[in-house]
Amino acid sequence: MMTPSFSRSAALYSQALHLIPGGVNSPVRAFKGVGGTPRFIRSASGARMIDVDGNELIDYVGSWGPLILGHAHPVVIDAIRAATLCGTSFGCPTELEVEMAELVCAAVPSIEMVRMVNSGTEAGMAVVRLARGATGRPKIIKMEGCYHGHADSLLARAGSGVATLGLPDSPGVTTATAADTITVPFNDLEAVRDILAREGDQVAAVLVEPIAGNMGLVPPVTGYLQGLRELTAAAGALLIFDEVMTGFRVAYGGAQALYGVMPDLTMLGKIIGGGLPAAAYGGRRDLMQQIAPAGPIYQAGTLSGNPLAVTAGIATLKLLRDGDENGAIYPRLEAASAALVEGIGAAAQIAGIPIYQTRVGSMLGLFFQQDPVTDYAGAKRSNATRYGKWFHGMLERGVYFAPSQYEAAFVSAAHGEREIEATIEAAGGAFLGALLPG
Ligand code: KE4
Repeated sequence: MMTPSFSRSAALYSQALHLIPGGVNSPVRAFKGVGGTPRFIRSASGARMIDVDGNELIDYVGSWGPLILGHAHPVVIDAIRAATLCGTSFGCPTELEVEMAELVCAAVPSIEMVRMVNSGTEAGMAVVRLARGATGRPKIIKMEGCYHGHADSLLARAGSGVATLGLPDSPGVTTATAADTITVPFNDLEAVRDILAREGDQVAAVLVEPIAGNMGLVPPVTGYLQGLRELTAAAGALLIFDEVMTGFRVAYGGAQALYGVMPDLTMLGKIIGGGLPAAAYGGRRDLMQQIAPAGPIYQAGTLSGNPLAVTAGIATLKLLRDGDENGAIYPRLEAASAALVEGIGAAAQIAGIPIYQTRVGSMLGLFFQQDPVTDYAGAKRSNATRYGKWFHGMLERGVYFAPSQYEAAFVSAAHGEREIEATIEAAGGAFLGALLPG
């Protein structure tokens, strides 16, 4: 196997390091968790990206989740192209935003009203402020290893890039701010029960990724989400699902539809922007009506509901809802993802390397350890060094997984048999390579 050249990426990275902190505009892109040189991407289509050195990569990051249809889907591109000719932003309400709101409220069971924002981080900031404003209580309970964006109050023992870079918290977050955020292990109902018993009257909300995707992929254990629903209701606290990653990913109605548990508020992002910057938060009407200008709790955004991003999102959601020329999309995602997990597991077994795999729909997890992973402490027992070797072995074979043990992988509707088989074949060699010393 010829080791692909990435000299152009290396040259660009060297230039970028002088101009951009860490050479990237978001930390997890910098390969700090796996070492080596980040690949600079020139273009992408379907399941594949092409880097600036001309290397073709089968992509399982999908821009960290948004590209469930694959890159540059023609229906989405055509919709954006047409919308661009009408202008790019007005700072006024548009019919598109009404259509997006109708789609989201019809799709997500617990959402009666919704507000568009520009990132998952903004959605996280807004739901925390709304929960505190609506309940008059200061405390937020979050789970260790879950990531809800980089807002000060939510960076406490977060996952994703914070976990990848080994930053237990972040400088710049004041003790006073962190004091109102309580962190407990994911999948530990007793820990939540204990806190609510002690200081439940101070807790505004429990905020959770219903399927944790920022410590690797860790599904909820049976009864966990329903237990959080019952505990928060009994304590007069709100239950908030961060479905930025799971929304429209694991089912058209998200994890709350999949597991049948209704939160009071929901964060959305990624897929609803169809690859452009868009996110949202929504939920019970009596809560959302407290958001300005309907109510006193302030939240705003110059580009919120941007017509191009909303157009890309609407085109994406309609294909997910109605299917495409090949029929329904979710069953195809399910079949491709199941085949991939089975093939990777078989390849690891042949190589004699212990791994623990997780999957919910087209979200996948791969931990380099043999024990089941149910929380962040378990995820951190993985052999991240070996993950890094496997990652590079896959990269050299033309397959791009997340450059961190603490992320999920995503299958898109563009991943067909050819891509799945090529990935499984690459995995065999990469597992053997991961066993080599040094
Ligand atoms: P953004 O602010 O990055 O749009 O969304 C923050 C966020 C909130 N909630 C969940 C469950 C998320 O997964 C995210 C962002 N996910 C990371 C990757 N796991 C984005 C990648 C990055 O930070 O560059």
